[in-house]
Amino acid sequence: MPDEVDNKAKEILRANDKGGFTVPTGGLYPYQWNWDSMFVALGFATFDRSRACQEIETLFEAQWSDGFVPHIVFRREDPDYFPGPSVWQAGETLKTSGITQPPVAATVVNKLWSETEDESIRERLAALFPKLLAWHRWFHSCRVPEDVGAAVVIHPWESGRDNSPEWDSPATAIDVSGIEPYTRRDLQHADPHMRPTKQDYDRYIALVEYGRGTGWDQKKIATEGPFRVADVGMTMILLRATRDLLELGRRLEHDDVLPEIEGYLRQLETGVDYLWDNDRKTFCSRDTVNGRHSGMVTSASFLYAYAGAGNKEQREHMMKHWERISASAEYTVPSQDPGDENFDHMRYWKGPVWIVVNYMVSRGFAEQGMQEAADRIRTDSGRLIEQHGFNEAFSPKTGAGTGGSDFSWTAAMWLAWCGDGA
Ligand code: 9WN
Repeated sequence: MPDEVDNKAKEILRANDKGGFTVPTGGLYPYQWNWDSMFVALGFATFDRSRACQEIETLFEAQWSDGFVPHIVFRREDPDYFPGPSVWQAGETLKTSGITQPPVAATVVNKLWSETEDESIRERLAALFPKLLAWHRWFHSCRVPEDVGAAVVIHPWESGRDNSPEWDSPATAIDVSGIEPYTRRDLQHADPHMRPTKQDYDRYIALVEYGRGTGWDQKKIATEGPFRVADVGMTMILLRATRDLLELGRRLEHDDVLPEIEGYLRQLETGVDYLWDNDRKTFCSRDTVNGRHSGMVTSASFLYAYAGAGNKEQREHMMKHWERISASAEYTVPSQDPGDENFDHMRYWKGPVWIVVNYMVSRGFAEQGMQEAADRIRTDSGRLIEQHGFNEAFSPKTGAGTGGSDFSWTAAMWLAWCGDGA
């Protein structure tokens, strides 16, 4: 059985490999996505390190000259996905979207570098260092306001947690009255009950049209745009990636830039406090326009451990949330607290379990000595895949798959983390 599942996982990665880059799944997502590719690289690395490097290299081929790395790279027009390149109208060397996604790249590159002694692979990974640094610099000039210290997302898609209830209140400020008529393509591939609503999509498109209207002036969008939310997931992932970038910089003896990276680290560490909601006693996202916390405990809240963030008291409060949520879910980690009124076990980021988030939360818990919690997440993830297949996400109540199937990052996580052979 395990061999069979391993083989199926490899088969999915190979089938979704479109020649040096991997699509998240056929049909629903026919392009290269930023953070998907980084998790996919971890999967490829279990049987083909060179192909793992290539996945990262192809993403960075789309990097803009200011360091920005887009959330989607469009190498061709595909009628299966909306909005495509003609709607975004962004990119330099390649056509891209105009927003970014959580920067797991430095963490992945550092991990792959430390796990191999193969000089040719190490050289390729080392060549990525200046590109990673440029991306982190871009974050600090365009997404981490000095008085906030946390990473702001200017579009729900940027967070990678598209329809999280955390965005519902800040998104009411988005004016959708002037948007151009459009046809959704995602509903041809996935059940509407599992996808964001029309209201969500109208807002997504309004924000794309707004960004396009500025000529993708990232500073302007981040200081004047209608949606500017300090995102707990983005911040914790960026903080963790900054630690890994620093470690990689030391390993590669880039001594000249280490103080700069240390400065980024300090800034993000203060940003973590900006995200602490002292009423709800949780880390959560916070609207920078009106200063309001979402007050919600999402799976991204638990990334504090992965980021190495939080003081003793904050961590104790987070463990209480963990005990409550893990006791109420058949499968951890639900993307939304099952006790929250917005919880919906089948709808995308309003409840379902996402294996890549599980990987990061579990890794963080293990690193902080919470082995039992880490093991529970890993076991649940393996069970979900073995019993229900390589889905995009899963119900935390029944384990049923939601969204697309034969999903690349789920296959990659089986191989690299929660499968029997991992
Ligand atoms: C928009 C590809 C991506 C993931 C995101 C996930 C979903 C896209 C969409 O799919 O978002 O970027 O169209 O729904 O939310 O995390 O990277 O798998």
